[in-house]
Amino acid sequence: MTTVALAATLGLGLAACGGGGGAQESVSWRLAETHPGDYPTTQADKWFAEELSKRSDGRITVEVYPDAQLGEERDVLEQMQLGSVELNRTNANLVGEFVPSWKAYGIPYAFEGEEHFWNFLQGEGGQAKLDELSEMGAVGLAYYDSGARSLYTNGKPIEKPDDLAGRNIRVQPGSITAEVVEEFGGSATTMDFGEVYSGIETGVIDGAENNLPSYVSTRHYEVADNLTLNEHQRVPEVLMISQSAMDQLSEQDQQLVREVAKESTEVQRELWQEEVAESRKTLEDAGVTITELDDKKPFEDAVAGLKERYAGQYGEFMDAVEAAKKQQ
Ligand code: GTR
Repeated sequence: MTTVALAATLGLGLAACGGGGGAQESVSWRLAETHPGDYPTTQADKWFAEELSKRSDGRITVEVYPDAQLGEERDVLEQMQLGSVELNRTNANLVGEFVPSWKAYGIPYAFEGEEHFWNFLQGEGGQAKLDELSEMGAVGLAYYDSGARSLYTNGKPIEKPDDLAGRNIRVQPGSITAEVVEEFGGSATTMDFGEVYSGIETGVIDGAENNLPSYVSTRHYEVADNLTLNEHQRVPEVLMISQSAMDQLSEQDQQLVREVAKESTEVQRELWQEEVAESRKTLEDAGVTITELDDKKPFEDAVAGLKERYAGQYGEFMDAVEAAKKQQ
């Protein structure tokens, strides 16, 4: 059997042959990250890169490009499919445009809290979602924490869904969050992450929604200084690699990449907890109005119909979410 025929029999891509002579000796990849260098996801990306280089004796080199240097998240997802970026850390909401079933992560109030969320991500449900990334030619390696997403606006603070009437909220491309905002009673504008600050400043939008560390690192609180902790979504961050890049490695090295990525989750989660606490302090010191809700029910009720519709469409996802509740 020729090498090519053998590779085909084993289900390996031709790239894995490294020109017909087995896996490539060494690879040098790029990892796209939208956040700045000190953000928890970026620090975990860097840990992953360093550890991978160490454990592969320098055969696998990954350079991390923070601050959206390789483009906004949506563009990077496209570049991955074209093969010009190998690794990408992105938010699950963005993936929905490329793998429609990932829109399920945007279902509001799907998870009861942090523990339920991580039970899901680290269980069969979370793995099944990672496997779906093959539809866009990628391999899902690991999840990172992103806490809960909440609304922030300038002008009048949002205390109840009705307060969103006439307010225009920025949402991520590819997500179902526009519908969430509309069910709350507001209007929604899809916009890249890097455009949000000036969008608020110039009055194109009245606010956005995100977790505390992103609200702080982007300094959006300077232009939208009311935060309402309504926590409508928990949407994970995901580290992924293109299948064509993965195919360049031997089976053993592929295993190493997966292992190191999984370990980087623990690194990120610890940094995340610290960052959330620090962000809260920064916001308090800056005098941001933080509206804590004793009862999130008015927000939950406003999206109950939408949640039911999407739960019907993504039944398997919701069954796995339900099962993860019982394991708590
Ligand atoms: C953040 C996420 C980013 C980006 C951003 C956004 O929470 O970490 O990757 O997706 O939200 O709202 O665009």
